[in-house]
Amino acid sequence: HDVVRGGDGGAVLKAEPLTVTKISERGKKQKKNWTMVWSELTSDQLIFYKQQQPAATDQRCALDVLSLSGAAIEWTAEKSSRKNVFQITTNTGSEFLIQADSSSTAASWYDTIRRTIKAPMKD
Ligand code: I3S
Repeated sequence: HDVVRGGDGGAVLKAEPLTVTKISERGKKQKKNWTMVWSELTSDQLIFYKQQQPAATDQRCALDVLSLSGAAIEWTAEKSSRKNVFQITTNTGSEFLIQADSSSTAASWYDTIRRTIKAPMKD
């Protein structure tokens, strides 16, 4: 599990449960395993936790930390039978499918992540 630094640099822009599966790790195909995770978006990272954790905790153990620098995001209707699915491809070639039952929740995450990728906020 990845250790996430607390304090500054990690201001959370958005936090909510989402359903997620990694389908590729550094270009290598992974078996789909949809999981409900607590998701937090910062100015340059998307972080998945097993469950919601107090923000004050100094070092938090994440399931995955995606760097959004150089990442790509797109809606996909082909890679899952689920609705409201979008894909994030990181600059290291890992691919994640992200899904929410609510189309407005999915669209809100998609739009916010896309803006973050286009115009990363500097500290
Ligand atoms: O892309 P796939 O292989 O159709 O994805 C489905 C499988 O991962 C399936 O698991 P099993 O291969 O163990 O049956 C999951 O239960 C499904 O949810 C996956 O499809 P969806 O359409 O939900 O992404």
